[in-house]
Amino acid sequence: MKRRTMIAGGLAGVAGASGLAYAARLASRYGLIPPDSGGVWGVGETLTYATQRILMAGNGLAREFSRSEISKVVPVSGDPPKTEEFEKLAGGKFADWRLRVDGMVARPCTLSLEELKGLPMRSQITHQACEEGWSFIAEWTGVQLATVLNYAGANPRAKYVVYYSLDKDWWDSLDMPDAMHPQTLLAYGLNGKELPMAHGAPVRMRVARQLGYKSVKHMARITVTDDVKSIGSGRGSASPDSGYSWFAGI
Ligand SMILES: Nc1nc2c(c(=O)[nH]1)N[C@H]1C(S)=C(S)[C@@H](COP(=O)(O)O)O[C@H]1N2
Ligand SMILES: [Mo]
Repeated sequence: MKRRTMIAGGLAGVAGASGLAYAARLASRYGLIPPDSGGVWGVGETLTYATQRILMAGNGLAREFSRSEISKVVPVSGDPPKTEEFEKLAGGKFADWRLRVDGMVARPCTLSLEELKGLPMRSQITHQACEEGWSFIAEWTGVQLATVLNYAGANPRAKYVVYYSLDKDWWDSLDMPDAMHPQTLLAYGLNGKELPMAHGAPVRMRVARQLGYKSVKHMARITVTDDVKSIGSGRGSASPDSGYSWFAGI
């Protein structure tokens, strides 16, 4: 039996048998504690995250579909920001928009839409599921987050990539396996066209292996860090504040 299968088996076993606290200690030993591990649901969050990470070590790919499977209807969940700043940027067709990349990087930078489009492009047809029930298959085009992180010289010892929307209420983070995953994109195209306003123009995050809410729209900034405790309520994302998990792996 492979080592990780044994660890996962161990986690699942002790969760039922000799108590959740022991399972959490086991997860801790392997560095698999999510930022929202505190509070009533914390042990459950830890078990979910640790078990998924151990079972999916090796960085499996989310399923990709063919063009004929693209959904006819693409649902929208969440409106664009209503700020003056956003309306000004949109009015200028995002010519003045910049993506800021900072934190634990050798070369902090700001990237225009043109500059992002100048980096190697990738398209993929994947499934996006909203936690509220609906889902769709669509083709996303953009640049791999890993490409941008390498461009900026992200420190390999960092633990998280935190990302912020122009919509100040929306921010989230990924651990390094998901941030560097080949299907994690900064997307600027949807189904062969420019990314529509409703779906996150000019650029959105697309996290193929997690629920829709991790795919933050209208991106503004990316920060590489090894600690998220001092950001927001310290749980790695705005979502735990409204009852959703930091790790939304599917
Ligand atoms: N800035 C921002 N990002 C966001 C949201 C939002 O309201 N604002 N909604 C999230 C949720 S809950 C989901 S399911 C997906 C929906 O993406 P879609 O509108 O392209 O279907 O975007 C996520 N990213
Ligand atoms: Mo959602």
